[in-house]
Amino acid sequence: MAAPIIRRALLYVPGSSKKMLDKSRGLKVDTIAYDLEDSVTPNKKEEARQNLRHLLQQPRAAGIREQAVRVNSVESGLALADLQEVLQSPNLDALVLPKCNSASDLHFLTDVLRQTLPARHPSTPSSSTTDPPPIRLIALIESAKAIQNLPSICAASPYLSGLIFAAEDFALDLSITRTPSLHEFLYARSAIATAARAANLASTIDLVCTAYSGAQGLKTLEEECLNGKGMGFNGKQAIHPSQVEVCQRVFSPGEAELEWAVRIVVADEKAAEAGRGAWTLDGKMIDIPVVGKAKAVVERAKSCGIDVDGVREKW
Ligand code: 1VU
Repeated sequence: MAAPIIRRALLYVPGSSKKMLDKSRGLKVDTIAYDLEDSVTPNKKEEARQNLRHLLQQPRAAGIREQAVRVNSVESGLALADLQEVLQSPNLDALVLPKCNSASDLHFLTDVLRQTLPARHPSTPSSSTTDPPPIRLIALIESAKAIQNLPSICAASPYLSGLIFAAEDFALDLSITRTPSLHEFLYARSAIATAARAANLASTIDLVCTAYSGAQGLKTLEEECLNGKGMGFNGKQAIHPSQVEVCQRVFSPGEAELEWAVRIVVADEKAAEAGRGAWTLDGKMIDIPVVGKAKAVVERAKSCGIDVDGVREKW
């Protein structure tokens, strides 16, 4: 069975910066999105494509779980040229599609994948596994139109694996100003987290914290991560290597959360033997959905590489 997809941090690395591309290969991060879009100026697009083609030919770096490329949007007219440079690499795991406004943007990408790499993307679903597996798609939701179209976007491609919320473009679209409270994004973020869950997508990745330097920047980042986790996001975009550790820590089950979950799973095994579906722990009622949540925390911890057996031994 394929390993679950974990994207606690998705770090952008500008494709035009050889220095940052080299640096990225030494990092320990769930997903790197090598960028061809907004961090690359029009006069550097071609150079950036060549840089990424070269980088994706190199052996995989040990610390990176998933290598993605953020291509330019379909509406920009630049996406096809981006795809032609990077698609042939077996080391490309995912594509990030910016400004995904409707299902047709994902239809375009899906068609290109099927025509360019038919063995990796058979047009009729097949039970046999392909090696390398299909390239996964992650869509950036950046506009009011995209929010309105979430159900059809989520159903647009069998390769869609996650949604990302882009706060700055969304604020531009709605003529609103980002505030530290993030209240102005409540509806959009809830809609994205809910739609991704309803479509059973692996990841829902929250807005960028633009403050990246110093203790205050990291404190703001941690608060934003906790806020996003509380809304149903399971990862966050990062723009600087210093942000990765905080994102990956907060979007992993914490020590107390895992102890709580393991205690419930262990106690539930005993309750089930005794024929009790609802029971109490520390003065609180525990029933099927609470046990389900505890089991999900345990599974998530395992996927994050946490030693669950060590915690279980205590109980
Ligand atoms: O230690 P070294 O000198 O070798 O390296 C520097 C720097 O090159 C490196 N670094 C990075 N490496 C890989 N990926 C990165 N994203 C990255 N950022 C920095 O780390 C060392 C320390 O860097 P620094 O603190 O001196 O920072 P800089 O002034 O060099 O760079 C700061 C910015 C913000 C410009 C840089 O981090 C950056 O370009 N980040 C990515 C921005 C980006 O991709 N924006 C678009 C995506 S966000 C979006 O679209 C929202 C939806």
